[in-house]
Amino acid sequence: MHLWERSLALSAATLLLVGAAVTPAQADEVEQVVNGGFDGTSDPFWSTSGMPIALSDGRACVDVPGGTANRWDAAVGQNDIDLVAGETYRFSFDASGDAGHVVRAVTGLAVSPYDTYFEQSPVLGAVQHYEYTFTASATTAQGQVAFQVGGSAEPWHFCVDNVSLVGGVPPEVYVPDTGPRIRVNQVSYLPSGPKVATLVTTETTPLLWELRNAAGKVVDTGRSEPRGLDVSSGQNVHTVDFSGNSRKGTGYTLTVDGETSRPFDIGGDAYDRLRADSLKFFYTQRSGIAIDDTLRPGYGRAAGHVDVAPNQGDGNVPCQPGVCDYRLDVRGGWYDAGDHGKYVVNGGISVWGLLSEYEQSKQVRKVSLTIPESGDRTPDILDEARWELDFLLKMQAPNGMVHHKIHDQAWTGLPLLPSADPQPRELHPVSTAATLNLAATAAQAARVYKRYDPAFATRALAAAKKAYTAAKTNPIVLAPESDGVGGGAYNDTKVSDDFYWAAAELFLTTGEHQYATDVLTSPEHTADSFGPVAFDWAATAVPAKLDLALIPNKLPGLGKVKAQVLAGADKYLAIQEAHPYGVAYAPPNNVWDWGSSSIIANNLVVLTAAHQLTGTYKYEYGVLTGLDWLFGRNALNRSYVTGYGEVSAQNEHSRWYAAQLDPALPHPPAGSLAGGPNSSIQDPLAQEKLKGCVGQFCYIDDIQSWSTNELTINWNAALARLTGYVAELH
Ligand code: 9MR
Repeated sequence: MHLWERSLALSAATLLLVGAAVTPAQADEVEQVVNGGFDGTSDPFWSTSGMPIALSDGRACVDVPGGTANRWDAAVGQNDIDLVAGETYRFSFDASGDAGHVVRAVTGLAVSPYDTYFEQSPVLGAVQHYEYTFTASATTAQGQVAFQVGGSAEPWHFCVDNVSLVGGVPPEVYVPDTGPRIRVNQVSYLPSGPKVATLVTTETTPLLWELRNAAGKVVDTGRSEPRGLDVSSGQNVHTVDFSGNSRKGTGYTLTVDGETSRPFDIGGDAYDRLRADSLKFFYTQRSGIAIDDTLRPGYGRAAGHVDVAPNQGDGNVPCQPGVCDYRLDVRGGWYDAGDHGKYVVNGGISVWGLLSEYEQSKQVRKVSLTIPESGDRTPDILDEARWELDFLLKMQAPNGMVHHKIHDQAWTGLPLLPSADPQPRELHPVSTAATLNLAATAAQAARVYKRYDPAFATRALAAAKKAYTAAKTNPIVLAPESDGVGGGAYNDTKVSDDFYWAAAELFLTTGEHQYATDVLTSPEHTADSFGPVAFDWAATAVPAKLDLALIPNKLPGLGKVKAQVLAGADKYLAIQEAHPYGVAYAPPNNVWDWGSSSIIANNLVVLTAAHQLTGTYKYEYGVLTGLDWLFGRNALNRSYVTGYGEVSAQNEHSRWYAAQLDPALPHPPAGSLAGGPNSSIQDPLAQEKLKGCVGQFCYIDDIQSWSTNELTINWNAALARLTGYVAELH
């Protein structure tokens, strides 16, 4: 198990109002809070200084001072609460406050490091009863129940009563709301493309289906095709093929087996918007620059990690103790994901995604991303990628090797704006993989930016060559799996693919013989690189093969590389055809990987390459069919892209798009890709809610589920490349 994050929020809950099924109690229910009714005294509750508790009508009330920065700067609470790991608790209270103010109700550790085991942040008004259930993930006699009320500019009034934490209650069984049993691409089917839906049913014979337009008129009918048991979901399913309908329109529905689908469109405009939104995502991930609210209304924020307190800044960062004797200015770049770390191998594959979209797309150079650089003579997609490239170049050590990553010394909690992160930042050791990532992407940058900024192209190529030479001198410096405190490990034990990728990009840019030789003699060159996961931050042979196949060059035996790409694409097509949800991903033993939505997107990128190479319709058909799963034709009936589809992900794990924890913060911007089902459910919330889940069901749209519901730069790079391709098909 990769426990890359010691999440500070170790558990969460749903309001009982949701009405989940319960199992019988196992143990006696025991109240843990003393005097939760405030009978004649507020003891043993405490409050922060300057905010005395007053009893009013038998309730505990406080005048909250204005002008504090953090929720925990003003609080009422009780310590010495006993908690037992694995036991389920019902946390309830009655609260009121001046309208619109928020209380952060927390069960956590009363002493350092003040771990949060459970938290909810309801918006207050008139007195209301609040009740939640969660399972404790730690045993302690030093627990705490607290009501954090700080962080408001103005003073306000807060009252609480009937505070209760009851142990020994039955755990809730989480049942996802999957809506109608007929699953469609909730965003849009292309008019000329395939249109297939999946029905969950126990029926085994074909069923009559009806397609209705927005006016409710039946425009087509047909019979479903029984497909039997779908391994990826454990469901019995049929498919419904209504591809014959090419009339553009919004608000179509499919009715079959007594169920009516969520509405969907036939048309392609959504993909034009999504291509732009998926790329706009990168601006709001930028480190080292204030995000301009006029460019991204609702997302403006102060610059992160620019040496302004409480940040310790990325301007002069030391290594971890004993790792190096110099400091580097590594400001800039993109934050990786929902954390504030910056990792070269993931930055590299993300940059490759954007630069490759630029190299393969006819139109993306004209797409405005409304970024500060918009309007200069460089296409916006390249201006955005340059923000990361400049950072990647800064990560190069004097000897040419590249530091694997820079991040906080210890994990921080949620929510936390980048500019509010108080942790010291550290450079972690150099690695061969990071060095080759820089070699590959800087070499690619040298050819891509040549016409826009020749001086930068020259500098990038020099850095790429220096990195490549350094990696050959240090071919097995591996980032260890254990280096996962304060940031992700991004450990990778196989670097032959990274050598191959770097050699391929250097060859494509320079045409030099030495790099061709390295490509041709690499074991990766003839190996089958098209496994269940075509490529990701760790597996980089396929990016090399796609570029060799698509970018004009004179590599001897190039036809064989192209044949490998086509054979890989045919493999994904065969998987997709056999899959009743149209997914080109069939992991061994149905164990879905971390970031599965991006794996699916990247496998489809291989199909786009095959389509480009051959013009054969079957590959286009496969790409379009594959989109459906991302946008709602799936077991959970939910789009994995925020803001796209009738029901979509909205609470991805992020420290600053954390509306689920603090209503004053925004949700993630539209067009971000959630990680998606992950069978290994590494985070405690998923472990509590999704235990025993089958494949597609191993996902929950909760901010605490960092192993199924994070957002990242590499996943959005996959989404951008895929949707950019689709946008140009219609
Ligand atoms: O996406 C990464 C996944 O492939 C790994 O299995 C996992 C564990 O090492 O880490 C994921 O990356 C996370 C990174 O370590 C830290 N930032 C957030 C990333 C996405 O969850």
